[in-house]
Amino acid sequence: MDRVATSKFLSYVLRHHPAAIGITLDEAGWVAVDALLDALRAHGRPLEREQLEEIVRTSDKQRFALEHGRIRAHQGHSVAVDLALSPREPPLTLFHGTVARFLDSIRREGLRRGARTHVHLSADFVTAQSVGARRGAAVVLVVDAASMHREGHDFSVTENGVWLVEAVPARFISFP
Ligand code: HQG
Repeated sequence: MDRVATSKFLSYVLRHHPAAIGITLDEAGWVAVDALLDALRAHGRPLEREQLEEIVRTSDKQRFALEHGRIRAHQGHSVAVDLALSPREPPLTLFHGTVARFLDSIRREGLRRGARTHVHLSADFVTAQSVGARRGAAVVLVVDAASMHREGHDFSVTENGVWLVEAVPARFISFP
């Protein structure tokens, strides 16, 4: 498996389906690197420790944290984890990249977390554009994070710079 495919598989296991290789994550999403490497080997996907470290180091979005012999995904989980991030005051505006076919629904319901634990927002337009472009021609929505925060919505930011919030009601969204 090449590095990107391995990284995707690690994202899958550490965010969505640890049971796929028979591991469990602790409440904050961590698993011991030794346990992960053993489980990968036992499931026919052997990975050397150095390869794992290289994937973590070179991940374009810095998707993983590796410390004290443990690893976790920084964000993107659908399994229930408490990342234990502190609430933070967001920038005045945040951005969300999506595609045109979702807009009617987003106008009605706002942004929903769907399968994940949070809605993901970007601090800059260009990052949001690339998130949207995973699904087609990107449409970037502008979120009035300052007003949301003033009205009591909790924001947090992952170590790799992704802003998380439980939901974004439609009234805080500017549509292009
Ligand atoms: C859309 C990647 C209809 C939402 C990225 C998105 C990110 C709605 C899709 C991370 C909706 C969910 C997450 C509503 C939201 N009606 N559609 N009410 N509310 N949507 O993948 O933000 O490469 O769960 O616009 O960089 O696209 O994996 O979320 O299109 O940080 O590390 O429903 O994944 O990171 O899709 O992406 P996702 P996302 P990685």
